[in-house]
Amino acid sequence: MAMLEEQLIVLKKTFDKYAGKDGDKGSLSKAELADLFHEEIPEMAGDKKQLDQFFASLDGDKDGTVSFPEFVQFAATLMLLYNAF
Ligand SMILES: [Ca+2]
Ligand SMILES: [Ca+2]
Repeated sequence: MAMLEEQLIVLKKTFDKYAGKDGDKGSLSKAELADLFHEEIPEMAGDKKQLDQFFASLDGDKDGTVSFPEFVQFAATLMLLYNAF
């Protein structure tokens, strides 16, 4: 399987694991995003203020939730950053 495809599947699984906690599986609320960070990438989970800023930067259309496309965009940015090293 192509590497990008594998990464997308992992992303989707991670998204689904946390997005369904409040009954709305289509998007991540701020609380769900906080859970995701603390469990999956604790080294990136900052304090509440950092999380607020981070949530705002992920929520591209400012509807108060992070959809899968918004999440993928973030992950793609992260991957580009990692690859830059
Ligand atoms: Ca949700
Ligand atoms: Ca949004």
